[in-house]
Amino acid sequence: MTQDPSPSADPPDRPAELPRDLGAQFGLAAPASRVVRIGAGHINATFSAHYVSAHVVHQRINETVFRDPVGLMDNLVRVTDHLRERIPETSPCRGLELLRTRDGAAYHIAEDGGFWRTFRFVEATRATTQVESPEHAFEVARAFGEFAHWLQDLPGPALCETIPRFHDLGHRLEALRQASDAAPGDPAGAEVEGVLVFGQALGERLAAAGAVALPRRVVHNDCKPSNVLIDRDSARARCVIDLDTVMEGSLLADFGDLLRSATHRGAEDARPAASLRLDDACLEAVVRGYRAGAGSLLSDAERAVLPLAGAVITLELAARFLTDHLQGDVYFRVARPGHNLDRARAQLHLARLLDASGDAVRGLLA
Ligand code: GN1
Ligand code: MG
Repeated sequence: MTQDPSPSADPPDRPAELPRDLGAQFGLAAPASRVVRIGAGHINATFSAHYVSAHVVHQRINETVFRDPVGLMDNLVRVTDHLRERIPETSPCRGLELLRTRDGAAYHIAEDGGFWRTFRFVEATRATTQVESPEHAFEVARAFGEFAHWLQDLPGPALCETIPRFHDLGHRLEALRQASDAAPGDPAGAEVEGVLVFGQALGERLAAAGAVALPRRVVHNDCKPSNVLIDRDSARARCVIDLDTVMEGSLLADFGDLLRSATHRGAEDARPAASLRLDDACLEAVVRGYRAGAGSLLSDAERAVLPLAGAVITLELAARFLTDHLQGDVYFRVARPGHNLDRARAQLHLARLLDASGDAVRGLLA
């Protein structure tokens, strides 16, 4: 749901256009004008559409990835309602507004079975896949820190686990091992070995640092710059988006993803991987921004483990991209052959850089 239109490949399981009556289902006077495919996401299909009464974002959920879209939408309703009711109007965590269908539902299932939801478009904002400055990195991190802070007292039962074992490093490494065994002779052998060896070592260090005992919290689970809409005038964070993976987990995932995605200016699929370099000012801004947003939330136990978070979450994503490469690019949308392998190489390199910056992160957290 990023705001800048970007071209994307259009695999057969993702629609090239909207169902004809979609707007009407959400009570919007038809027809839509200026329907544009938007967003830099790898999973769902996202469109901006103008109606007479509103400018909205329609999104079709990828059900190959999200197997329980009803559970996912229940989470989304609970989280957005809670945030809109409970927190200050200025907070970037209350900006996302889910529209209801004429029947009061949060989603519409189209004739072809497509599972659609609709948000109000957040005007005068932008989002980019890379951070543009330390100030931008600070705002992105602050928004996600606040997000964790405001969701601490979400009432009711545990949220539905929209993707089981989503940030379970051991599980991701095992999946890579199996994918590699099932694809003997694939030229990505060196990358597989690199990810498995580093992953194993990180897993042991995580355990030694006490990761198992970290508090379970409601976390975002996809904390990257493209998921925070920035106000075009003030340059402040206006809206946290992409709540599909919000569920119980550890702050390690959110903080780690921020370090992964907002501490450098390079692309997630940078070629060559070695061209990626951390930007010290952005790294400092991420830690300070997250602390500013999370407030008193961070416990001592979390502070002890968070210096490992960047390397762990980045290495985990390297394993996921590599697994998808070995399995024939069935999960992440790709723009070219070998795209997931390029992504995996970039993330492996970045994981090593982030590991080397662990002490700097520890110092900034102290
Ligand atoms: C995917 O689809 P998107 O871009 O919001 C992925 C995240 C990864 C991210 C890497 C459900 O998110 O876990 O960190 O790509 N989402 C899912 O850019 O797997
Ligand atoms: Mg996402």
